Amino acid sequence: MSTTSVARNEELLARAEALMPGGVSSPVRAYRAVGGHPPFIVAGEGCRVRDADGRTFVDLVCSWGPLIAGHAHPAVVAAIERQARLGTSYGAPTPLEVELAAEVVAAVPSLEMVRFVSSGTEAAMSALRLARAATGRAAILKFAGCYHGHADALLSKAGSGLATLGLPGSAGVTPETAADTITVAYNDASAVRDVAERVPLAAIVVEPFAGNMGCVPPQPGFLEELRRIADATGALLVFDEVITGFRLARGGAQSIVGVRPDITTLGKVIGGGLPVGAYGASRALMSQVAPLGPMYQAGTLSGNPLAMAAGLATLRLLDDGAYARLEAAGAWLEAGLNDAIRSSGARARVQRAGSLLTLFFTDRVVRDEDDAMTSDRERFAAFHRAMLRRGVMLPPSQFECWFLSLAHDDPALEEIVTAARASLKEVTP
Ligand code: HOZ
Repeated sequence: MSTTSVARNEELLARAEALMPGGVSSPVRAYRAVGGHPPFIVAGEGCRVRDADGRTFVDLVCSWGPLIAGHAHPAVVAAIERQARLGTSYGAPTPLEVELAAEVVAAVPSLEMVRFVSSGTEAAMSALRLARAATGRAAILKFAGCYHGHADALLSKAGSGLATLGLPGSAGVTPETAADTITVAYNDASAVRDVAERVPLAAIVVEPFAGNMGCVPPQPGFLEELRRIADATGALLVFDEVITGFRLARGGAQSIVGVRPDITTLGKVIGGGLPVGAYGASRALMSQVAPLGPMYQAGTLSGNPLAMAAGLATLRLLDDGAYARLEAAGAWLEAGLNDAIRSSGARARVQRAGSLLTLFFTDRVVRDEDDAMTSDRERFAAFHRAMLRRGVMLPPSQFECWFLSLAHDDPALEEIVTAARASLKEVTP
């Protein structure tokens, strides 16, 4: 991890706060929910990051998901370097995006065509536009606690940073826009049926495994029921696989649960740590997208060659063995944390899907946002600070997942559990 550090955390924070809202480029990073100050990161290698004060941490943020191979994986760095020497952006088609599109379409069961964009937000916004273009309907249904980026139509009860900051939605979204978005509880298929039978829905948008109110897997039959409701009412089913795509399995959550959405959004892992997003569907649906059809969507940096190169290099690391290692690491960590919870007497529980995991400070099974909200957030904040002091960097919110990577080796996992054992004891009265 070599770097030149220009300033220490405190000085950086003062400058950052004067220059950027909250001193950050994305709100949760400001540590408002956990107290203390965010470390300014100057380098990452494998599963560790180093801050401007020279402290190192085992990293469970992993850039909020893209870094499934860990920080600065040599194959990913080499791919980026190779491409950077050939140019960073052309605003023209490249062979790399054809290759990445082929990999994505081959892996994700419901996809026949894909369009690359630059973020998950852009992917979700475009997926909605496509659903509306294809159905001629305006209303959409989403689930409380599911986050699909910050497009106006998707900011109601959106989990993630909004839940972290206690915001029900965002100022600046017009009532007309908000009126087209209907929100029901996650895992509540009968509420979806009630709405879909009354309101002509363009789309039912869902995180197939929710990852933005902490890790909340779907209840058995929930996604299958959404498929049936969509088919019966003419709505399109949209799976937001920005977090789960290429993380839970190569084919994403849809390949695990065996439910085919009409439209899928992707991001994070497919860009290997560079800004990327994608949306895709059947050939017939994607034929609505310009220049084939009337739904317009475009982007200067869409299909950016650096992001395509990093994504391809990352996907090439993700064979069956890689997913087996991620699952084993997740299971080991879950068991270790459960043991630490038991021995500390903490009122807490772990929920996990593969390499995604959340330690909730509640004893209630978390099936939806209301359950997640029963978590003791002050206790989480104290736990977060205690873990940071012990060299483990968790996402600074109760409502985010911990992300494991292929670089989280046995010593790192043991460090996490040792730190959790001591931290849980410390924060449990
Ligand atoms: N709330 C975002 C993840 N669910 C945070 C992203 C970021 O700060 O980078």
